[in-house]
Amino acid sequence: MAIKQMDSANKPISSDGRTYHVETRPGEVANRIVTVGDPQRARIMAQQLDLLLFEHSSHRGFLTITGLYRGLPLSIVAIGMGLSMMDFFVRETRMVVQGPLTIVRFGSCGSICDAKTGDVIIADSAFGINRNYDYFDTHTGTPYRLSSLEASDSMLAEHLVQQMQEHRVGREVVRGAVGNADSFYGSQGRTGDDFYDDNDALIPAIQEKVPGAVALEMESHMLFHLARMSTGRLNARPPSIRAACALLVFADRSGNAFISPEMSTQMVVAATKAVFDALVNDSPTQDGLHPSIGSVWESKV
Ligand code: R1P
Ligand code: URA
Repeated sequence: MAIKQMDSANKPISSDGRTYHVETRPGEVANRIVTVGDPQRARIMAQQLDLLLFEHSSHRGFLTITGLYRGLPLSIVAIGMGLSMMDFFVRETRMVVQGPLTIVRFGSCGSICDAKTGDVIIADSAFGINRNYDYFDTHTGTPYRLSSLEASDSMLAEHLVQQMQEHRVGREVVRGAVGNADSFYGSQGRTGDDFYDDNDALIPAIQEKVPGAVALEMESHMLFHLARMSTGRLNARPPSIRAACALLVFADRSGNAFISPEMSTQMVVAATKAVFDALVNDSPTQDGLHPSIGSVWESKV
């Protein structure tokens, strides 16, 4: 799609109502959203929607698919990887959807507990793991900074646990705190000789500071943080966004094992209905949601 003229530097929305990066506009995105990293995962999941209504790939690599599931509008948004992509997605989606947003991140992770490849992790909370750039000049402080915990929505997380168990996804469903690193390599304690990362002691340091830490990935803390901040002025009103996160263990960090492509696809297929059902059971009504008039689901619900 050709890039259109934006009407503001502060809040760039194009003349046809689309946000600058995600490129959706009102009526294209539902109040219930599953966000994933990998666009291929989004397409596999979309096959289990009851009806496909809308699909758009943005010039910045965001893929939005909207359809109906159990008679209700539901969107799947693939955002790529990392904190900034989550920030773009949450903020630009908030700009175009009226009413409450319920967002489930369905991603992959590396386990730093007993969970093995093929297990499922549900994040009760998440914390940030950020490279401390100053340390690499001055050698003062620590090379990586860990933030405090940000909670997921407990009811939505509970629905995810129940649905993963009911749909028999994975061998185990493990709950705990998830470390949201600002990189896949250095800030997740992956070692090698090409760069100076000073991260040999990072995973033990995480386990000591956050005893409930179970997994590492790259977006959940930003999602939970923005959900809690979705109040306008701090605490001015209840958050308008509720969020939770389910992760498939792709990497077993203590056993140094990685999931097979076949198993990862099988697990995505198996988990899709669990994720959709958790979203729909959590927020079953249409009250106060984005108006259906003018939306891609108008006349379908
Ligand atoms: C790294 O391989 C990516 O996988 C994880 C990380 O958070 C990061 O985005 O999640 P997704 O599989 O959802 O992308
Ligand atoms: N995603 C991550 O961020 N880390 C892993 O180890 C596996 C998936």
